[in-house]
Amino acid sequence: MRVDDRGAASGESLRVFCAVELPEEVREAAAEHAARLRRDSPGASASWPRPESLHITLKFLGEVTEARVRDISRAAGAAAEDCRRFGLSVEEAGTFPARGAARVLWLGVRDESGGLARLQRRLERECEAAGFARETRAFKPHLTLARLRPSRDAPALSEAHRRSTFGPHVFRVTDLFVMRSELGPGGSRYTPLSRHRLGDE
Ligand code: 2AM
Repeated sequence: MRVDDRGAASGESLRVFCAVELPEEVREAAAEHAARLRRDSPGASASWPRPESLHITLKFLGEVTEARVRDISRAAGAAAEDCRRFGLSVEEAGTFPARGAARVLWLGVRDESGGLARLQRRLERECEAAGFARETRAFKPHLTLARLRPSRDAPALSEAHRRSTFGPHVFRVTDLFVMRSELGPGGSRYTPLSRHRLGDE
C-alpha cells in the first residue's frame, strides 16, 4: 500500500496487458515499412510506436492493482502451460476501420495452426475465472503500426498502407508475456512483468 499525494491510502495501479513478442527480424521489417510510409506522407499526423515495442496483444486488462498483477500472472501461467508452441506469420497491411478515415494502421497476423486463437481463448477463460471481465469484441490479432489523427495527409497515408504488401514473416511463439504499459511523452513504454513458457510441441 502507498499513500498518495492526496493522503488517501491506495495500492499502486498498473496498466497491464498480455501479449506475445516478435522476433527482431519482424520488428525491423515493420520499422522499415513504417519509415517508408512516413517518408512518403510527411504531412500526416500520427503516432508511431517504437519498433522495439511492437507486439501482439491477446488480452488488455487496463488499470489493475499490484495485487491483481499476481492473479494475472497466474492466469497467464495456467494458459501457457496448457498450450503448445506454434508458428505464426505476420503478413498483409490494413486499417481500422477497413474503409474511410483510418484510426489505426496495422500489420496482419496469420494463425494457420490456430495456436494463437487457442492461447487467447484459454487466457480469456483463466482471466475470467480470476474475476476479470471478458472481452466482448472479436479477437483480431494485429500489430499496431500507427495511430492516426485527422489531418489533410491522413487519407494518402492510409491509402498507401492499404495498397502495400508486407511479409510473410514466419516465426514460432514460445512464450506468453504479462506486460506493463506506461504512457510517456515519447509514446507508451512497455516492459515485461512476467514470462510464461508454452508447452513443448
Ligand atoms: P492496440 O495495439 O490495438 O492499440 C497496450 O496498450 C496494448 O493493449 C496495445 O497492444 C493495445 O492494442 C491494447 N489496448 C490498449 N487499450 C485497449 C483497450 N481499451 N481495449 C483493448 N486493447 C487495448
